[in-house]
Amino acid sequence: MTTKNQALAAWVQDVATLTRPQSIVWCDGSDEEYDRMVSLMQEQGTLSPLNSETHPNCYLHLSDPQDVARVEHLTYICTSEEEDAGANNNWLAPEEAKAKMEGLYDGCMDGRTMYVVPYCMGPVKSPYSRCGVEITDSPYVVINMKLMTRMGTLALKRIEQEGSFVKGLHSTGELDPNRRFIMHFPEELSIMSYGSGYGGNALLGKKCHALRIASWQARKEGWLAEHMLILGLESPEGETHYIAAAFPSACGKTNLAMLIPPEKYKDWKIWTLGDDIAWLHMDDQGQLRAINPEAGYFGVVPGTNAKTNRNAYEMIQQNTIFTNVGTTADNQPWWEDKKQGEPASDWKGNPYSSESGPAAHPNSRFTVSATENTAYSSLAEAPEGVPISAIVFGGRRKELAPLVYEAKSWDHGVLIGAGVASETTAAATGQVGVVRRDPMAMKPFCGYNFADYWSHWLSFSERTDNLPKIFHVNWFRQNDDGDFLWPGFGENLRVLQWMIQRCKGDADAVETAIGYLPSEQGIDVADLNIDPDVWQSLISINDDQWRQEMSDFGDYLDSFGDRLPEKLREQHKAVSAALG
Ligand code: GTP
Ligand code: SPV
Ligand code: MN
Repeated sequence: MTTKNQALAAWVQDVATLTRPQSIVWCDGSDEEYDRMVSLMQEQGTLSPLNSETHPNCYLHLSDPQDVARVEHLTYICTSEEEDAGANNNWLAPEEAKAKMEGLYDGCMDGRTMYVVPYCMGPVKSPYSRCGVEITDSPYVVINMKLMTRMGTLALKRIEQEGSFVKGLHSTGELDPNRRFIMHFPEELSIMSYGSGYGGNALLGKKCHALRIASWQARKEGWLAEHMLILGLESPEGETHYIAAAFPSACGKTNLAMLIPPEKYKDWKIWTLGDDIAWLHMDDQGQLRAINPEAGYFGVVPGTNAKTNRNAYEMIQQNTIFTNVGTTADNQPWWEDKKQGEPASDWKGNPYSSESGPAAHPNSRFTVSATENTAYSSLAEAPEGVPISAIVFGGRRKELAPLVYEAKSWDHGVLIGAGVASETTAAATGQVGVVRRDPMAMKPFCGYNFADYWSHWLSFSERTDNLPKIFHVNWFRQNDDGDFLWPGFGENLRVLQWMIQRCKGDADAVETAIGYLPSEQGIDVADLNIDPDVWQSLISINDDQWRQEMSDFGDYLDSFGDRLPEKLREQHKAVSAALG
């Protein structure tokens, strides 16, 4: 196979000249190709079958132990002007970045096969979708891209019709952390990644294209590319509302997107549209509509069990790639909090011993096609997307942030989004559990200056008066013993219900300086046996803590200097003044 698109053919040729692969394979995205790649990887020893009776068509990949997460300190936005990348990004001049990368790529595919992977982010027939081509020397990337995107012939056809595509070049290199970079060139719609095989660093359709490059395009074209799940909440009467929610990495998007309602609400239903990325466009009626650019889930394994997330648990019993989990004696995948079986081997392939840490890496992942999810929405493939009623921001905060609150307006909601801060997780290398600012859960993913990003968000209230309501949630409040105060998971449905009632004007709320909070009876928790004092603390705010928070947040906003939109400053002033 080759292509009618001259630019693509020429680029593939140039890359081959630079990287000097043994052979070039154009991927068609077929099931046969997937099976072939799986066999090849088994021969090469990079993939092993799991117990085929309990887990048909499931495989285990153990990565290099130093290549298990995103590397934010090695991720760059390379714009001609440094200010366009902003203080929220690492920056390198494009020419310098390219010279560095070309040095690394020189002959790097010697003896390897180069795969050309055309993919489409979003339903192939959607006007909102965008295509890309990833060139990679990693069979692991190819099989993951097959599950995560609309990959192969149809995507290539669309590229040939449309003419435009994002260029992503990836090589696993030597997996040396000192020779590892993820570079983005938003002005040229291109990506260069070297030295890592890990998801967010190597599956270039995902964070690199669908967030960093797409956020840049979205700003130019008047839409939004966000780190958000999309779900449909269907009431017993059959009315469905769609919610998009942004939480930082490993803070509960996949779980919320496939939530199973508790017994008491069994006539309610959650439909999954997406679990990680949403592209939001405004339609002719001024309604925001969302599509999920992805076609699969690259989800956090630990913590997934039949009780916390039965949908996800069942979805990964077949046709799944596991990365960096442990295994049981009879070769089933095992991870912490699986609540079933015992580990025999750990994620490094060594015999399991409790002294040498968890059996599964805390950022171990499953890769599975979205169609394996029994709650996958029939509208997930709709070219026009779904209308969004509510946008939710959230973070992982032991204290401070209440269970839920509602913004007083869109502009105030933008302030709330910009104010997201969260404890760091194992999804990125570095310290875990320290609070850091993560506006809109996009700190690692916004492909341009946050000040310009907030201006862009604020511009939406000038375009329509039909915008979704904005909320903030925190499932992760803890007591001094480190126990979670809120049961979370399925019970989060109660909070979603409150939001939808608020959207319809049907629920009470208490006005506070930071926004509207539920009244004591506003959310039904009577059967949850939550201590009344605990419930009170979940739905109230501590003014002293919030004054300190607003002061820290103000300093953070100031660090963006003159580019910070005046409207955001005003919103910040108003909340600070209300706190007194
Ligand atoms: P990325 O894929 O990294 O973007 O993560 P995500 O936001 O999709 O997070 P995910 O749903 O995979 O959850 C991450 C971890 O948080 C898992 O270990 C979950 O078990 C845990 N978690 C999710 N929801 C809740 C909740 O409501 N309460 C508590 N206590 N933990 C939760
Ligand atoms: C995240 O880290 O937010 C993820 C996993 O969803 S990765 O695809 O690696 O970015
Ligand atoms: Mn994510």
